[in-house]
Amino acid sequence: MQPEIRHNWTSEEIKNIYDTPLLELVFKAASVHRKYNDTAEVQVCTLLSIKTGGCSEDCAYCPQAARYSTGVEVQALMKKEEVLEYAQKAKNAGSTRFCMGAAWREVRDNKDFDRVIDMVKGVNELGMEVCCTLGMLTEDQASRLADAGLYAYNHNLDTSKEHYSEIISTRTYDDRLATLDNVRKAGVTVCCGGIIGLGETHADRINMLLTLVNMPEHPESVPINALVAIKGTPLANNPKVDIWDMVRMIATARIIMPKTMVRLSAGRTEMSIAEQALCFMAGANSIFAGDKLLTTPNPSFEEDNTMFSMLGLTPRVAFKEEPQYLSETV
Ligand code: SAM
Ligand code: DTB
Ligand code: SF4
Repeated sequence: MQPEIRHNWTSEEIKNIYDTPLLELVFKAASVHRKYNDTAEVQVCTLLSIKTGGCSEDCAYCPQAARYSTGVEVQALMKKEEVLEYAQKAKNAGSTRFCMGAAWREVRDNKDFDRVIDMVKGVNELGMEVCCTLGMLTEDQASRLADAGLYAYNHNLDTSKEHYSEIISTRTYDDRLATLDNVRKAGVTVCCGGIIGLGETHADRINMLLTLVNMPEHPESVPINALVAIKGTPLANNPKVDIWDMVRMIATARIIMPKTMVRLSAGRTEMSIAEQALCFMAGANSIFAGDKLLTTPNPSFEEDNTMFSMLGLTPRVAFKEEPQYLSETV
């Protein structure tokens, strides 16, 4: 097996990997992971919802869409000082990446965006990798964020192009791809992944991975979320995501995108440490830490510290470039 950085995958090739018997798949993914990355390291990112709820979009999974009654309280854009306090606390607790999320359809060129630009500068000055997820962006807006020191922009495809309209009707897959293009052009790293448990087929998952892997550059970071089923949303009664599906998805992403940070994202509160360990074995090397994701619970820093020492994992330092020799050995 000679995995390489490729951008011409076919869905059949990805399906063959995805359908590999589970332990064989984990073994292959672990081997690729070992070849390209430091397997003892896990990147620790913290999320903060800087503007919560009241969103005009109809994403069927989302607690922040105004049209569903989910009990999420609408909160206007936070003050910069308050955000920097959270970032400092996250840094003190061991986080090296800070991601600010806003329940916006798209960024508008107004005072709120000016404030986000100041937040990006502030978090960057703390020495953390700054990430934002603010909805759709124009090329100019992406450049302004880049100039302020933005390190990464999160914009998920969520699912396959074919399944997208079952989940969201207020924007298209191509809108999503256009924003990702703008982020790339601005020289900001791309964080783009999806959610499993939306009622999609295995083929939809494979097609989403196909879109990600065949981008001109692989996203530097690919979050794999398990649906957090939220009362009041159309997906409230979706069945819990099977851990084996999560492992399959992570392992496949790892094999086809060897150098990408694959993030075990939403859904960890439902997973045991043993299940998370299997995800790390299968190539996950990044998590969200801190007791809240955007609006839903997440394991605490203390719980994750315990897990890290149990599994012999260490947090990855900020702005790390992978040394060349790792790709040349094994
Ligand atoms: N509004 C912006 C957008 O949609 O890009 C940024 C924030 S939005 C909440 C960021 C991502 O969170 C979504 O793309 C989705 O992948 C994820 N997400 C939201 N609700 C979720 C849920 N209930 N379970 C799992 N992931 C979820
Ligand atoms: C991502 O892929 N997952 C994070 C982050 N990127 C922005 C968000 C998960 C949100 C889960 C639901 C919530 O807490 O509101
Ligand atoms: Fe709005 Fe983003 Fe939630 Fe969709 S996922 S409803 S765009 S906050």
